[in-house]
Amino acid sequence: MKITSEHIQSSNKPREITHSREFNFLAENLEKKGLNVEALIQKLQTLQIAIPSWALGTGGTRFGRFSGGGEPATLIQKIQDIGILHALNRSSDSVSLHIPWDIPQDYDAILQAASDVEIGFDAVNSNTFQDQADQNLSYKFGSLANHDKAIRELAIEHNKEVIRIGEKLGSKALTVWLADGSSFPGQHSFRKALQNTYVSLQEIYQELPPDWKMLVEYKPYEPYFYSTVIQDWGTSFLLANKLGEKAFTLVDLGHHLPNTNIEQIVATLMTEEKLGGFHFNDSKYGDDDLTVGSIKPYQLFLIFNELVVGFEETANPSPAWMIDASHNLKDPLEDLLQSVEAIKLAYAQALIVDQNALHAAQASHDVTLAQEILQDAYRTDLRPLVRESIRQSGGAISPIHSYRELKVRETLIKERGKDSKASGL
Ligand code: PSV
Ligand code: MN
Ligand code: MN
Repeated sequence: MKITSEHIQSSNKPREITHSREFNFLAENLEKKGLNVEALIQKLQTLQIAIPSWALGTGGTRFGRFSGGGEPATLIQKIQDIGILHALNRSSDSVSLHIPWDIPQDYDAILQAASDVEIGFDAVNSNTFQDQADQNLSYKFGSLANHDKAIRELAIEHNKEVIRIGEKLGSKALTVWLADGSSFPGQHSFRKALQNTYVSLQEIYQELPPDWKMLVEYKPYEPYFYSTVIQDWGTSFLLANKLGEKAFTLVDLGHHLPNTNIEQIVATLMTEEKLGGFHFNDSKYGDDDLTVGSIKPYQLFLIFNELVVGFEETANPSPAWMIDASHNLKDPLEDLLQSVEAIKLAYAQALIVDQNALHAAQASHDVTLAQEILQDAYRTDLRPLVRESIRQSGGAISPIHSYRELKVRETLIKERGKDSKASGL
């Protein structure tokens, strides 16, 4: 199924009058506050969020998986699904591939399928947390950190291979998430594991093309439950600093112990010009991979507030924006549309924060006013602004409603069948 501009226009039609009334009312209020609505719209249009190739099918837990129908069974079908999202929201113009889950076979066909739906290739992700079918050495006790040199070399070679694959597709970054760790005290030496990881990453780093970045993702626990080698932003930052100017820290919102102040981590990393990218999701307990903004939308806004300030005040390069979510109950495409909308909304809220007034309140230690300034922005209903930015880009005023009205899932089920399953976790 392909969504055309005629589809979008016809599904926008019945919403146009209400939307323009809501948007005009909001725009007038924002202009009265001294904000430039045109400029806000342009910034929102520029924000594009990569979709992970592993999030297009129904996820699951170790207790079960309840697949929906019409899932993309091939990489080309996954790209086509992202094309559907992008046609609806004009905000998801790239795919982030996980290798070998989505190893390309016919490069020409894949590049063609992507350009047909105006999709590019974002960061490529390596996978040394699972053994592959033809692998004679095992990652059971670690990969880049493993005590055994031959196993480390296998994992290094895999990462180099992922870079070569990404180069053929036009990717510009390698994301390394290392599961390596231990489940019991004494299982391995913390110091040796970290040193092995650093040396392994160095070898991979040397293989990076000049215009590439290496994004080092951290996570406190899981799949191992006593220690993880790259457990937190500090360890990732330390490695990125030692590796060199092409290495950065990647923040996955779900990879923190409860109540961690993620916005402060973002501010610190930006100050050091080492914030490389995001994996957006939301969570209540652990790495829950829920829809972005579904549990802690205020935190998401505070993160974007630090980003907006950081863009102005630091030389941190523009980070890679990606979703890393899993959809156990909802239609994955609907869930992704909700996530992208939540990200854009948080960005919009952050863009209208009166930073001058906030600085003044901070300087005069007016704690109440500082809080009021942030909450005023957060509590302004900016949905009409986000909708208008998408509409002006040629997308749907309400992507979720258009998705349903255009019967996308029903059509995909007809085309691919009820039992079609996506690869991934
Ligand atoms: C690990 O929990 C993670 O967040 C990493 O980004 C992986 O590559 C991804 O999930 C996919 O399972
Ligand atoms: Mn992640
Ligand atoms: Mn995760």
